[in-house]
Amino acid sequence: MNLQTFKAATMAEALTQVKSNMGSDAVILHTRTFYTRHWLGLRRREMVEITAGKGLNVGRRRFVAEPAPSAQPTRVTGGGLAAYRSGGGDRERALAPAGASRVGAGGGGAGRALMETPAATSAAMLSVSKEISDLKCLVKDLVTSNRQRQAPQVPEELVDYYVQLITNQVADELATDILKTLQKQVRPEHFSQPEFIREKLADQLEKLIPTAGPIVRTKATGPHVVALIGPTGVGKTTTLAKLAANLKLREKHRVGLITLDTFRIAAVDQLKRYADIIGSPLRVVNSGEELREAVKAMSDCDFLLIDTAGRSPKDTMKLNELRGLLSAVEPDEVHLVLSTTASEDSIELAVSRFSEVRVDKIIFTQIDETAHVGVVLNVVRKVNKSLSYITTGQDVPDDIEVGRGRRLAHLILGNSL
Ligand SMILES: Nc1nc2c(ncn2[C@@H]2O[C@H](COP(=O)(O)OP(=O)(O)O)[C@@H](O)[C@H]2O)c(=O)[nH]1
Ligand SMILES: [Mg+2]
Repeated sequence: MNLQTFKAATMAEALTQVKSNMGSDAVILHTRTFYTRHWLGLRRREMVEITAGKGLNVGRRRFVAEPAPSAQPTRVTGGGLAAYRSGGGDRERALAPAGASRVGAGGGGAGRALMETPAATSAAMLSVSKEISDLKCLVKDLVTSNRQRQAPQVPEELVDYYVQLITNQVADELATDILKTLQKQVRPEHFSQPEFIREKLADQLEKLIPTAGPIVRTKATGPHVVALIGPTGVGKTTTLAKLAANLKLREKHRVGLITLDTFRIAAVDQLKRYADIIGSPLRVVNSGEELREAVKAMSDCDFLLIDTAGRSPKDTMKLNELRGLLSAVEPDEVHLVLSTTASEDSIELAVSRFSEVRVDKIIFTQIDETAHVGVVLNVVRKVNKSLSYITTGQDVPDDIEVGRGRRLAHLILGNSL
């Protein structure tokens, strides 16, 4: 008997490993989800482990009703496979050999056998989410073909590039303009050189994205004060921690943190933990007066980063309050933090409302979670603000990059992160 264990970030990936290493008649004996800790133990990442065997003599088990596992496939990844997320802590699903399921099952009459074991339920979930993913592809094809009908008159060979832009949600007019310009730049012999065409497209896209460069201290004395503002849950505090860690640990600056987000105890705790790890002082303030005092008290720092509570763009009173608070110190830079996963309309609303507070630059978060990087391009162009940073995951301090047009251009053209 040959037994092997496979670990991966998702059940789908682990199953793929089982299949490719052991073949389709391998038998799942045991599945387990567990967490690994990383970045000084602050973050945890869920992993899936499958133990599979080959050459086992497995009999069929009578169907026994079992409580449904609490896990739900929650999203479909780019590759069309389900990311398998559990609700709680470590969970194990051990199987008696008699309850094992065939990895290769999933088509034809295998459905019943699949439902017989908890581990097999995972595989069944996988097949359901595969169907959902297929449906999504179908809908996308329909949408794309509909939009393609209105495609600009471009040679057949360039239509794919137009489709790439619009499926990434680059605005139609912009995509049309880009393709028209491309048409003038390329000769028929270039059609067989996709890399050449992609780089020509990247040239254009890059020029369309205004970028601000990283935060730099311009003054000789006193701290350079930076505030992050934006809607709730977009990643302000996480981004602030990433910025602080990079300024302090990588660039060796003295960095102080201030939070105006005192409404939720958890919010203060979250930043306090980051401050402790980074080794930066944190001040918690409740008023403009206290903010002014905090800035004065930490005037030996090179940078002061101010975190704020999330505000709904519709809450005029709260926005006015925020403007009042910030005006007490007049920060050197105010960055509006926006999530790429939000709809373009809500992003534009946020920009317009937060501009009443003050917006110098824009940070786009959760680039790793969006299928439509083109939104970044549309927004920065439309609102005429420049992009300072993008964030690409939950890991502090690594998942942040200075916004660069070329990088975004490549993401829009389908490069992975
Ligand atoms: N996937 C992903 N998650 C992120 C990113 N930035 C922040 N988050 C997560 O978004 C959630 C909200 O972040 P938080 O910083 O508390 O948002 P805030 O309410 O704006 O301060 C947290 O779970 C973060 O880990 C990112 O770039 N990618
Ligand atoms: Mg926060």
